[in-house]
Amino acid sequence: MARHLITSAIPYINGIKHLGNLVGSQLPADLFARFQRARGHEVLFLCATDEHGTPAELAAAKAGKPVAEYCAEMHAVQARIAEGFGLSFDHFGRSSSPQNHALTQHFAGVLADKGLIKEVSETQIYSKADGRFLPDRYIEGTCPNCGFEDARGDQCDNCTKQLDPTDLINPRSSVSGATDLEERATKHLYLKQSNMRGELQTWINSKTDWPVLTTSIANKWLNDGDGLQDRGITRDLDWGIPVKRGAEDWPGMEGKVFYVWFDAPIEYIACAQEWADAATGRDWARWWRTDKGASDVRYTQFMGKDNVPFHTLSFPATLLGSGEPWKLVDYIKSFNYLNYEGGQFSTSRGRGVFMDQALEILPADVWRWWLLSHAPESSDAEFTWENFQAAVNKDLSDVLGNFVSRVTKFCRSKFGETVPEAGTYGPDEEALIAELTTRIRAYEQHMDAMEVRKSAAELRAIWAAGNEYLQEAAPWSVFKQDPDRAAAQIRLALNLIRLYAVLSAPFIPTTAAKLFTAMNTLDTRWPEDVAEALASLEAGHGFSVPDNLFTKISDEEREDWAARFSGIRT
Ligand code: B3M
Ligand code: ZN
Repeated sequence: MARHLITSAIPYINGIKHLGNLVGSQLPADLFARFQRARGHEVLFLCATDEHGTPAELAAAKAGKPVAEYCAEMHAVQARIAEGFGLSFDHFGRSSSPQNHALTQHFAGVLADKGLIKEVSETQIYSKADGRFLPDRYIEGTCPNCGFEDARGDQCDNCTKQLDPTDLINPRSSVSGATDLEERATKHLYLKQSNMRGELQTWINSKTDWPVLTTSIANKWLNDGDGLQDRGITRDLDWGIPVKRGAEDWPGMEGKVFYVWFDAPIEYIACAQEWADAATGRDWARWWRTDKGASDVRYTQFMGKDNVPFHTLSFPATLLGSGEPWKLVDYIKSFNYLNYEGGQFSTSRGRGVFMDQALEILPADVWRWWLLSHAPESSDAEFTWENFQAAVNKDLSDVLGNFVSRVTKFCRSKFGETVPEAGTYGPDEEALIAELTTRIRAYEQHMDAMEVRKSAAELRAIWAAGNEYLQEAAPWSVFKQDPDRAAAQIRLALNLIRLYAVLSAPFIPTTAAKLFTAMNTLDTRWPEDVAEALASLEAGHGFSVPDNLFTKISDEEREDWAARFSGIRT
């Protein structure tokens, strides 16, 4: 039995995420976690909300709520939606937890002890009207690059150029609109990442099995002229983790907090501590400390490609720099972007489908199936309502749903709601078992390798193989001449339904649960031996005909939804 630590990038707290966010980290991480559990491995699957930084403060201000209250509410909202999508986190934590406060301050302290932190005096924009510094998104103005008038202090949304607040033309406070801004001296802590370049390069070079998408991003940052710059890890903000050196105050750093990208990955560890603190008999160190048993853990991270530099360089710099025996990531699975109907999903413009809306219109499994089978792995992918309608109607209704419905209804009408006893298997059944064996072994390999699209394609082929068998066997005609032969065919087909439930559960867990209930079985064992797995439901075993598993998406619905989600959230 192997031990898998699995983390998904932790979503920002400032609102409900869209489907592109979901398929870029949480959903494929869930697929992998469910698969490894099904294979009998020990899994710790963690995610959390990313609650600090200017996005959190500004969203709270917009909602007219204290930040702590806003974050607590939004955490509950995100947790409920995650549950709705069947995301099987062992713990869904919060980067604002006391555990993360202590651990982040601990890391800053040990990094300072190792000489890896320096204090830098710099000037930043200060607003007298607001009585505060205006970092990142707290300031808006005209982009010096493209002239866009609503560029933010960290980036221009129009031309995507990365900016510093001091670059903006006609800057104004995004809180009060005040324009009487001045530059003031302030002091910040910088992590001396450049000192760790050799160690990081050696570590990245050892990752020969990583996808090129991941290593090329890391190498670009390591080797570019201005790559791996020392990075400011503190901010002049109210909300966040107060800057301390371990448990001690940090002279000169009063009133400052750590930068959100410093504490967010540390939450992966703090989240395990939150999980352990939530019940007795749980040991977080077994998963995270190589001196406490974590050296035999396989650690896999899931994230969108824009998060890769922080996970290949900044966070490892924190862990390696500490000199302490922390578990480092073994494999990073990163994703490209999912686009929406010829453009981008846009949170600010409400373009595209958001997680809460998705669940209002269709069951989670329909979304899970489409998103995973179209995951943006080797390139960006695109959601269109046409493709969505065609793909889910075909795969889920015509192939899987239809198979289950025909088999169970036919059996009920001819043999009753029990597995029929008569007849024996012949060459057709043996050929099917051989084909399924080959396909299931391939499916396992793709799932182990986190090849999401290939896994979905293989699962689809496994469903189709059952349909083809049924079509050719045609028990409804055979029954007239040879009812015993038809009984044997249906016995196999009923067992296939249970097998499909086992294999499909990582993709469509709610449907799989319905199938287990209908087949009246607790046997969820993975099919190590396919012939044996297809003998699980014995003659005389009672079952029931499940309700229609999937309802087809009509053209009318498709048109309605395309119009409803084209922009401006309602
Ligand atoms: N919250 C960015 C994002 O949601 C950021 C990820 C943090 S992972 C430690 O894409
Ligand atoms: Zn611009």
